[in-house]
Amino acid sequence: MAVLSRADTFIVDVPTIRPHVLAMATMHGQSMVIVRLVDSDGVEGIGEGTTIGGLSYGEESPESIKSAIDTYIIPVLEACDLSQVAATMAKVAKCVRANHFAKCAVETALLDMAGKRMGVPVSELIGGGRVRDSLPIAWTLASGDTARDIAEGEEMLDKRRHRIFKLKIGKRDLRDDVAHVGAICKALGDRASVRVDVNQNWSEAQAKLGMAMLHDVGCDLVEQPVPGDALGAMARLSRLQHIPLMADEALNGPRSAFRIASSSAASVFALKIAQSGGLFAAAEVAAIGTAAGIGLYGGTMLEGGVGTAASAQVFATVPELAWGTELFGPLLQTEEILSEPLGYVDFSLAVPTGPGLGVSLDEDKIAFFRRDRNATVVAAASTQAANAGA
Ligand code: MUC
Ligand code: MG
Repeated sequence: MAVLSRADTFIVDVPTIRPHVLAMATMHGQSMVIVRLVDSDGVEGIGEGTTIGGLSYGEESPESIKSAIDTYIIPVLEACDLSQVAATMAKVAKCVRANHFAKCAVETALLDMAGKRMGVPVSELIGGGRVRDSLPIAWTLASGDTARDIAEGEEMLDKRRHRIFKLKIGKRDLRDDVAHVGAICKALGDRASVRVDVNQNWSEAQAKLGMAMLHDVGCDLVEQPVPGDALGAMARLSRLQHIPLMADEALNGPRSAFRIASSSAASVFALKIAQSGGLFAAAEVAAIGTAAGIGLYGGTMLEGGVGTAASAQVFATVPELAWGTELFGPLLQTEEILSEPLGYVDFSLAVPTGPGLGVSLDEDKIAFFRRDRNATVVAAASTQAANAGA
């Protein structure tokens, strides 16, 4: 029996290489919650829970992810055999009903430990196991400026890093957004696939017009044009429009996947491990999509290296990933927090092959970027001051 001997949860704040302009927030940095678990045999596992723009994307923030883990999940782990990942997560689910991102971070750490114990990558512990070693990787052009986005797209094509581009729209006037997308489609031509993500910011009427216009300018896919709970509108748009509609915020795990599939509300699923509620749940979402004839795309919450490796381990098990993936999160950050960076080459990410997630943290960078680093220093300084005054 492997019991919990140490747990550490901390937030790491890393700047982005440029402002990342989304409909609901502009990111200048990314905040990642890292959880590190060590069992009684000394086996260590790491996991990550990361969202976008504080509370502007969804129901969990970096601070709430950390507090859910520390206050409610770790005490459950203390009474579990950590080598039994599914049984442990079932106990966690009984005490923590929602909080998908927090649960995903912990499940990731447990699977990392399980893979290390067995000497296999996490992909071998998910579904039917690994079916591919590399994943096509999209890049998001979201500088907020058309000319800069075109130059960035050209640079990515030249470097053979990305040839799928996602544009973040929905913040500006619809016609300005379509002109922006049209200019990028025209500049990149058939060298790239251009898609958009509206992050729920259109009404059904706007989406009806916007999707038709986007189809005409050469855009290949529209992600979450209307609110995620508007399944009726998503179904009507999917039926009426030629351009495929991808569900993102609408997908919160297997039950939502089943609802979307049975109401024909999307023709593509953005698979996300955290939004699904964990790696096992994401694999179930993929299975439901595949059974329903829905195309699959490996999505991201712009995680750093740990969450990206965990997502890659799951996406490597999906038999058909028709729309590729967007696991570029670490490339948007000024620093990689892993001791060995993930391998991006030839428009793809190499799925790590080592035991567990196949990645480890760079301890110096973690020490530098940990949010509580200053608190420790201040505490030490105030203790010294108090001692000096005494
Ligand atoms: C989202 O909504 O899909 C993924 C890429 C990106 O730039 O933002 C995300 C989140
Ligand atoms: Mg999205």
